[in-house]
Amino acid sequence: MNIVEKIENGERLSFDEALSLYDMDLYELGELASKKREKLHQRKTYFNINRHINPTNVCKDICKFCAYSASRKNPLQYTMTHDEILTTVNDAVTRDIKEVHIVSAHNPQTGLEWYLEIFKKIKQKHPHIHIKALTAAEIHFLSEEYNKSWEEIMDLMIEYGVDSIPGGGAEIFDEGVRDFICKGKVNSQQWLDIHKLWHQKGMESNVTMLFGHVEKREHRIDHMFRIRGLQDETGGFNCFIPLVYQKENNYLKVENFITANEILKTFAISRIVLDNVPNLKAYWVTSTVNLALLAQEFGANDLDGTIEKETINSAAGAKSANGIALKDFVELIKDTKFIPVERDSVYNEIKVW
Ligand code: V47
Repeated sequence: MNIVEKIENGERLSFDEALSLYDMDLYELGELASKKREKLHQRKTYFNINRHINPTNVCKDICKFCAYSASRKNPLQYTMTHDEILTTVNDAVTRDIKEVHIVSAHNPQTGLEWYLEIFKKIKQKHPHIHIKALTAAEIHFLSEEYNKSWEEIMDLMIEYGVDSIPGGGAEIFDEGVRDFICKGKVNSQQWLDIHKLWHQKGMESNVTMLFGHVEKREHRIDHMFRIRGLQDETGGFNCFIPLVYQKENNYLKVENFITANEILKTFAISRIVLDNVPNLKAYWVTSTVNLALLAQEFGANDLDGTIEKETINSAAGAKSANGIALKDFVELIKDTKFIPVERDSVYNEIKVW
């Protein structure tokens, strides 16, 4: 049986077969991925009305790709007070947000309570808001910094109001590339083990992949295979999010920026390889809005959300600092003849727009 037949029959590909998909014609690959998308989600494209908050950029780790954390390239340190965070949430609630996505740097100066109280204060005031917060990298940092196990940190997170964890910090699991781009922070196996433990508690999460820098195609396939392996065990990942590397204001120099062709192929291959992860998010922040819309034809069925304020990627050059207005977001999806469906953070449908 050839590869196309295997894909159409829903059979799993070997590593080499998955890698060889990059040699296929883009449109043929797109069609295969689209069929998978349509079977699962028809023409629906999910999005979320959400608000991103990044409470501090002070970080004890140094990732070469990061332009957000305070460093020589970005000397402006900040740490928000809980009142400032709550004021931000109160304001965003007036625009009917359903989720706050809270990710910080690894700040050793604030104390554990500062991180946790953010969630408690938001939950007390707005119990209906879903709190998606703390990447596996932050969980690992907090556990090391405050001499607690991952599980103790997770139990505290749940007690203080965290509902799910985002997919950040996965970067690239290949140990060689990972050491080159972000040595010192959570390693690949730890990242996966943290999500596994979170899933075993009955909780859900997402998973990202940072690509388009120094990694090779085989590292992306390896990344997908490691995710697929864990998902077979736990089923706790809702969504896979390939993040396109942004190259400004950081220490990771890349000669040739990745092409749109390669980005779209990566979306399509993710849809085919990750047959056990239901949702594929084209995060418009890193892909650009236009390419995210196009990615709908290459397997993507989710465009994240309105975001309101984006700091991590806009620091590295993404045109995302002020999010997208809800009305524009919905119109853009409609213009591409997909159906905008507002979802909650764990993919329950809220409203067809
Ligand atoms: O882990 C940092 C990435 C991530 C750069 O779970 C960069 O729904 C590109 O994980 N170029 C944080 N990417 C963002 C993230 C995320 C975003 C949206 C939704 C979800 C979700 C998760 O941002 C980091 C890192 O991989 N990042 N710097 C950069 N220069």
